[in-house]
Amino acid sequence: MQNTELDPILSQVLGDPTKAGMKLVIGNKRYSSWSMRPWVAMAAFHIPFEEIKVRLRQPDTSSRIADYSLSGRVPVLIDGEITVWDSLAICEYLAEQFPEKAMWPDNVMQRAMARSMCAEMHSGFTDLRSAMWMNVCARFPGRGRTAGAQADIGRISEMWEECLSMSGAHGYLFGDFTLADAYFAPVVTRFITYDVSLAPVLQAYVERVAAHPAVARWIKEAHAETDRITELDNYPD
Ligand SMILES: N[C@@H](CCC(=O)N[C@@H](CS)C(=O)NCC(=O)O)C(=O)O
Repeated sequence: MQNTELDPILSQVLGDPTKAGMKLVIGNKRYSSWSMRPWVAMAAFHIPFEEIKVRLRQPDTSSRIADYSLSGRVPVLIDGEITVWDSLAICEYLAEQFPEKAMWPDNVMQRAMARSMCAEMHSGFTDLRSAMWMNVCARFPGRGRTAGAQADIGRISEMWEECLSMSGAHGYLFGDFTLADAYFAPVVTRFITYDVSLAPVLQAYVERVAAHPAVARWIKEAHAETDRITELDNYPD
């Protein structure tokens, strides 16, 4: 299994925030799925950044976020004078700033599909997101399977299957790791948390993403957090 230690460049990139040009404001690593997406993207593509963490659901959460963005939400990317808020806008901004990193697939048809999938994730799957919230450290096997969440799982599986049948089933959604994989990483962790049973090819993809050094590092750092949001740590009966 891959891990951060096997990616020395990642350790170097995240190891010295003073060298970073950009700042990424995020929420708790345990719970903040929207923060995870650009964080994983930046780490996976070795873009140096300083991480600023705002603990969610605290009395000062809103005022702390307001220091960076009036959106009232994380993630927020600060690049000098430029502020970019919202995970999808941040991913697009990064892809534009670092064209040499090929964060989107090279092929125009695949790029269109990757963008559409991220947009669908961004605007949809509300049943999955509410019934099966992200907690990368918890295990809630079998919970949250409302009809809507089940339908969302079906739709995501269908998209992943289509991608993996094109890309050869042994890599990521579009072959090499792209923003689409970063964008679905919080779904991967949900499928693990809630023990969603998947076709073997999809299960193998889940394991590959979870073992990616950037994702593994996020999960490891989530486990090291001491802050807890009780209602997200327990699934009600
Ligand atoms: N559409 C936004 C959603 C961001 C969002 O909802 N973030 C949550 C944390 S995951 C947040 O900042 N909540 C504010 C709060 O809990 O006060 C995005 O894609 O970035």
